[in-house]
Amino acid sequence: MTYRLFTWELSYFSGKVRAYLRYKDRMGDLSEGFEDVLATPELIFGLLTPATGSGAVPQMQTSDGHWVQDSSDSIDFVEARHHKVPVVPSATDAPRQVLASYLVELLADEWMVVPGFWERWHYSLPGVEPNHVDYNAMQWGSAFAAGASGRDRLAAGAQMFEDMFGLSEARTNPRAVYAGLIQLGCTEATEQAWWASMENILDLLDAHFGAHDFLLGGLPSLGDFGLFGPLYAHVYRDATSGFMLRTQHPIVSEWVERTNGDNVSARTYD
Ligand SMILES: N[C@@H](CCC(=O)N[C@@H](CS)C(=O)NCC(=O)O)C(=O)O
Repeated sequence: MTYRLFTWELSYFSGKVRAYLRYKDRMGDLSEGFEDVLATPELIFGLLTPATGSGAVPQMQTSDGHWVQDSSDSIDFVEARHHKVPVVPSATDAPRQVLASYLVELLADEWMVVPGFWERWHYSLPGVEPNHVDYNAMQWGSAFAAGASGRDRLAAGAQMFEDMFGLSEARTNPRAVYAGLIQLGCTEATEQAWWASMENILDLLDAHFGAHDFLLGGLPSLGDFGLFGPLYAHVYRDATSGFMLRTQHPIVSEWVERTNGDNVSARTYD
């Protein structure tokens, strides 16, 4: 069975499933590998939405024509078929590790999403310093105007921010992502408390990953891939928070690269 994963590099939940599939593949658990495909607008509207009724990413297509949308369901689907390196420990042998792994995934999926989204969009607002709006526009343009020149991808991202998210009037008339943050309880009154919660989690992870390669020891588990959602595309890759993560939390930053399997010196040493 082969898998095709439709993703954006900028996407929270894409990073979670991509890092998981890369790990399973690296460990020889996917007999025929997987293909990571940029979900361009043409693919979203021409293939994904007709197939599943959803334009959200990530979406996974199997070689026998099955589709899965939702990062947790995608991991469950692959875990049920590939058993060499399970990422959820055995419930009979290690029930507390199973619970810990699911709880950390829940924390990452449902709580850290708020400060994760806040840093991306706050540091894109006009007048906020430091500011990564051009970096952010580039990453969006690279997904939504893929194939255009660099300047045109950047311009396309900036245009999307204005047309879809109303960036220039986000403080007075919040729309789209800015309205979403308020609906999630992240306002000018609470945003620092949300970020303090993220910092608290990063401090705890610094202490933990200072002594262990992954959450449960020497091998990654579901909780690691859950945490990869907020900590890769948002906190590690976004320019403002990425500088903070690398300079203030280098141990967590190294875990990001270890979990992504793309840094030879951040590898696992048992
Ligand atoms: N519960 C879903 C959430 C997926 C999700 O929110 N994806 C975002 C990108 S990270 C997205 O596609 N947003 C655009 C949309 O929903 O159309 C999962 O775990 O896969």
